[in-house]
Amino acid sequence: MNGAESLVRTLVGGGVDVCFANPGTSEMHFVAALDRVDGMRCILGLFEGVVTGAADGYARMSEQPAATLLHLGPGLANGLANIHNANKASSPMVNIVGDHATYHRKYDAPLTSDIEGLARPSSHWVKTSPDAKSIAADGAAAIAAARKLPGQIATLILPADTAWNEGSGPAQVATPTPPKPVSAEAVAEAARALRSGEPCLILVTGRALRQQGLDLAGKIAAKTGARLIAQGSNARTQRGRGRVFLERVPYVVDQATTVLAGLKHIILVGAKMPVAFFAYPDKPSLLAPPDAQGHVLARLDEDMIGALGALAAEVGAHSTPAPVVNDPPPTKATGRITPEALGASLGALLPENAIVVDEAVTTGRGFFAPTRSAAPHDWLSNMGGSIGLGMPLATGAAVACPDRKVITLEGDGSAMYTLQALWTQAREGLDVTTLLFSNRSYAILRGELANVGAGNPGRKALDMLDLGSPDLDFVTLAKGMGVPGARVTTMEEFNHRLAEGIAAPGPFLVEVAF
Ligand SMILES: Cc1ncc(C[n+]2csc(CCOP(=O)(O)OP(=O)(O)O)c2C)c(N)n1
Repeated sequence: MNGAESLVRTLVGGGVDVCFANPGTSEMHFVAALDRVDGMRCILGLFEGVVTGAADGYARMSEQPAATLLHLGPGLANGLANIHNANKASSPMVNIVGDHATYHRKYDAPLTSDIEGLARPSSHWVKTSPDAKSIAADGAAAIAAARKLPGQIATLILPADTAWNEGSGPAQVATPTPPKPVSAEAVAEAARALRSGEPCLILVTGRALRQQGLDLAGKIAAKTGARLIAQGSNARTQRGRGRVFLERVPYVVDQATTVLAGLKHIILVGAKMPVAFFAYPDKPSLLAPPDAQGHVLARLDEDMIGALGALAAEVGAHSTPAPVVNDPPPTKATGRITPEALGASLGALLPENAIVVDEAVTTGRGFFAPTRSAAPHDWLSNMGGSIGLGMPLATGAAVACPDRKVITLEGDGSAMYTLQALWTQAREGLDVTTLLFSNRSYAILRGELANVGAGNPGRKALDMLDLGSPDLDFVTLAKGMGVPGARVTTMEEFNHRLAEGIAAPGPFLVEVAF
């Protein structure tokens, strides 16, 4: 058995059985090994940003790392933006990056580059496997590193001769360690803050935004009168009717400082003290009042649910009912398409157990409120700020959850980074409805131009934020990649086409022109 097959068998044996791939010559032995090993689902992405973003979506929904297969330094570099996003989301991921054969590197062939150097900034674990006998053990170590809580990026570099020479056979993957319990002092300190009588916020992210964590945090807030808010963006939030609803820290600095004004204590559950996405002249970087004190109840790699349970016991909140949403969903909007109308119809039409992937940027800023009483669903956000994640993330989520409808909320500018994800959705028959908000501009940046004090924009500056001339035709672009779709210009058409997309199995795209 060669090194490549030893590695593939190690991956499958270690529970990594989906590989998003964009291979080249140096990965051919890995590709050939896929045929000889049962149990690995291999999915082609036509750009590495699709591959790595899909691995992120898969990990968020399955809680298992996927493998990616990338072609030397340039393949990795093409995938780095979405590896950065996955890193910020604490998604586990095992990147396998092919390299030249060890003896070929010294000749500086065209594709030679510093792959480790490229990988390091967004990887927790990086290793170039030295020989074919080591590759299986290195693969096992990469899986263990990816699974280290709260979820890490592991990048294993596979020189071509380590793939084709005689390997060791598969290696055993170490069992993951459970999250560490938090200290009694962390719980006691949070309880003291809650009992202080001073304004107190519980700021939540990570696993605490799943049903169990939400219930416990909701009980604590209801019992103590503390406020409860989620971080600005979160990897996966369970929400909708029957669940505790949490506002998020707003993106806009002035709105965020208003929401956080007057607080004296912030209990951090996986979250950091809130910071502005960007610095702006004359605005604060830290969003909480300067005299607000942070209290770490649990870090992301610690047992957040256990910590919330202990805190609920400490403040006597276990028998307090969690304040869950019981309102009916909003009614569908009619007439002109506006962000508000889209939010209402989305809240009305979201199917039970949907996975919502949010890269709607300005159009979607207000979608959180009208979907609070929608049917129960999961909401996935971009945590790294690098756009071009939405459609790949949806692709990976759909692979992880074939029984659930995925709804992608996508800005037109963001869509154009990784539009090829649609082709993978069509090829794999993935159940994804994409709502493509075609406002023909980088609308967010119009506001940012003013916010950073860049002065009155002229023609050249405005052209950098405009997506017209030529107008993008997303229905035709989608059709060219095998995804059916429709363009809508009224809310009645939107409601009809969204329902059509939800009813149809497989991918569908609605271009929302407004
Ligand atoms: C990789 C990357 N490049 C550029 C940006 C800067 N950027 C942030 S939002 C944005 C435009 C988003 O446009 P669109 O998706 O159409 O949403 P809209 O602002 O129109 O609501 C850009 C270019 C970024 N965040 N990430």
